[in-house]
Amino acid sequence: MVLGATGQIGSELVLELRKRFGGENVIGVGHSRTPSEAVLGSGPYETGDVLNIERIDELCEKHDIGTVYHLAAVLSGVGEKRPQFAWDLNMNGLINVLEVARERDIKVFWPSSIAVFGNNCPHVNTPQDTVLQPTTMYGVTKVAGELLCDYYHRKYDVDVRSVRYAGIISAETPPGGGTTDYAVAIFYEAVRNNRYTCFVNERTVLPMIYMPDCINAAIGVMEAPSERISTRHSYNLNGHSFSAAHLAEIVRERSPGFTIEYEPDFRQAIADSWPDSMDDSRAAKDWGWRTEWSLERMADDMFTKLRDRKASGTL
Ligand code: AKB
Repeated sequence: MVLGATGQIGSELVLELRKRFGGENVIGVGHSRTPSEAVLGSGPYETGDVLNIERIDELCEKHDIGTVYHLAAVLSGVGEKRPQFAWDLNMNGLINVLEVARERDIKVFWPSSIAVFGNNCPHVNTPQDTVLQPTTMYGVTKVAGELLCDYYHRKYDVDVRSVRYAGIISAETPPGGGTTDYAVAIFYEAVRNNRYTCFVNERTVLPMIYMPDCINAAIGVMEAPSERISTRHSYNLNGHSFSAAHLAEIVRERSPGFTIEYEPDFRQAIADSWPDSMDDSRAAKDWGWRTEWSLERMADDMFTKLRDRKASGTL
């Protein structure tokens, strides 16, 4: 079961899981947004709110669920505008899922994020284990969430696994209100208008990964034998690190005449508080994580997909 099946990761994860395990065996669950035709047409879809534990429990009973990918969350930008809502959805949603998992012996994937880090830890090749003092409510919920996952594993033996995602770049469903969204929006706007106004400055460096790598990591950590999982907090997962200016160059090479302006807003401080790059060697050693998409290959693929969508009128 994928909770958050209409979101950026969920809408693509559902399809990949259905490819691997069969359409009927993967239940998409969404709350307010309308699911894509691909999600609706390829297997079961249910509506449900992670804040409603009875509904989540009922869906697990109805579909005899063995594994939950819990992706429903408020991201960093929206979280700063609505911190109490971010706490409520991110924390109570997670504890509801862990409670149902404890009762029903369900395996859980829950994504953490680079947002767990703050200003006072190394920003280059940030270690797996270091000071976690985030400055955003989103980061606070991710640190508390990691601790909660580890607690449910120790106390109740819930098989919960997690990775700390970098910014995720993808061409199907836009992210909803994060700080790394500029690295997605730049491609959309290049294809739409050949220009972009970026909300962080050109020197901003953050780690990013492409959606196929993001999905492989989620399924990879979940498929690994239990004895290979050496942390129940969350694994660092780097991908590629580059500045906003470098990304603009990569875009311009594929979209001649592309122009960019920089108008940093409140998300600049969030980006500055996050790592430039993370040491993800533990994920590599424990369960074979590695990125398969270079920045160049990813950019080519983004342009192909978004230009196709533009030609077919869906962009
Ligand atoms: C965000 O920018 O809030 C997310 C994240 C890095 O977790 N993409």
